Amino acid sequence: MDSRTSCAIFALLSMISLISIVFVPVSGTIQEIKDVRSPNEDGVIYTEPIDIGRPNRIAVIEIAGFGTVKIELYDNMTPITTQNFVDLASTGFYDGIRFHRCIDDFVAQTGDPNTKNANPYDDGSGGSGITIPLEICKNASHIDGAVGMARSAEPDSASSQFYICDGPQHGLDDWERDGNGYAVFGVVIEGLDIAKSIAGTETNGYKRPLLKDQPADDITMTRVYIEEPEWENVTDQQNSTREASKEGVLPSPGIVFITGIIMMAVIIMKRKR
Ligand SMILES: [Ca+2]
Ligand SMILES: [Ca+2]
Repeated sequence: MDSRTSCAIFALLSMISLISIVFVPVSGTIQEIKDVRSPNEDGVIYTEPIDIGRPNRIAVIEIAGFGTVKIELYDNMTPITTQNFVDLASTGFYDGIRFHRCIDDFVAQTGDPNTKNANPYDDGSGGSGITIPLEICKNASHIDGAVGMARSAEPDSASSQFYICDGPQHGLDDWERDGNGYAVFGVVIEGLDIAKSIAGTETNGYKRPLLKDQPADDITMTRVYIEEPEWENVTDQQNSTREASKEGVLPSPGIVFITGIIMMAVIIMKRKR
């Protein structure tokens, strides 16, 4: 490859990266308004982000002895799953429920009403009595702090149990599991350190093998409620986490630019040899 060809490739890559920078959504606005909601042959509902005309709602979770965790609910990406959560939280369903499955650097899981009774062995098998279809949005991936619906092997079995990711868990994404993924419907925007310390809490371990991922001490959600934010209160973090959730799927302009630089360097080194 001669130097003119190399320069032309570099110029082309630079132009592509510049164009993609220009088209990155502006903070606070939702650029993608295409609405694609149709079940595939397996019944999975795939969605695209839509402009809902208002900011996403926030779930506030008060946890005894730990503090408050705030979750942006992806109303704009997974409306069925989000509404299910809002309905449960609004009726006080989650109040008093404990975390029953804590795995450091993986997830902290909660939302099972069975954690309120005296039998620890049925924790993890309960729900609200209502199940929802598996709803996957390509822009909602398992980034650090992502919140997803727990379910059984049956894709449409999610009910009330949910988990918070401690570190990115892209192995749970639908496209990593051949259409058998888990539904992400929000992300922690405040108190991620609290969620992480819950995931990393001391558990029973193999002292009680059937309950090995259960916290040694109770971790209770004393109150879970929904906040309806105004546009002016939408935080930079909400905007940045929304953008971050896309990084698992879409190459950023920075990556295109760096790829261009690396390709250029390789071409120059080859010519010098
Ligand atoms: Ca951890
Ligand atoms: Ca129980």
